[in-house]
Amino acid sequence: MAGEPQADCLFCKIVAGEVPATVVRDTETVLAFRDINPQAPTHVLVIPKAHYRDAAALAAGAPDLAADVLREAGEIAAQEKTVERGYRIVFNTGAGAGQTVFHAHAHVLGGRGLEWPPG
Ligand code: DGP
Repeated sequence: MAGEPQADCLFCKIVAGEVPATVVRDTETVLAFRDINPQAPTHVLVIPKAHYRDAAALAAGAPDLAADVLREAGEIAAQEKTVERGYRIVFNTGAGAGQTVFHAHAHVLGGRGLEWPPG
């Protein structure tokens, strides 16, 4: 059921403390931790603690929680001092767009020049 922890979900296991992660922010509703395979000097994943499979499901099922994720993404960019040069918030949505972990997450990328269009 949407919002409930999923036994086979890697990010639910990180929320539960069953898989270690380098946590950079931890609020009542949101957890942020460094990506294991960073694509930029700042590469942080921001996730709702509740399980939603992707950004669309999160926004439809829990819009306030989606707002929490976006707010924390901005806080991380400020904390990592990527704001002045700019940063990118990415929600890969669906396998065809590169989503590999089906627990909604925002990638916060910064600290280097970011090209457009993305690959
Ligand atoms: P996506 O491809 O958009 O679903 O992003 C999933 C990201 O999760 C990917 O950039 C790599 C990251 N990732 C996968 N496994 C782990 C892990 O065990 N720990 C951490 N910190 N990140 C992980």
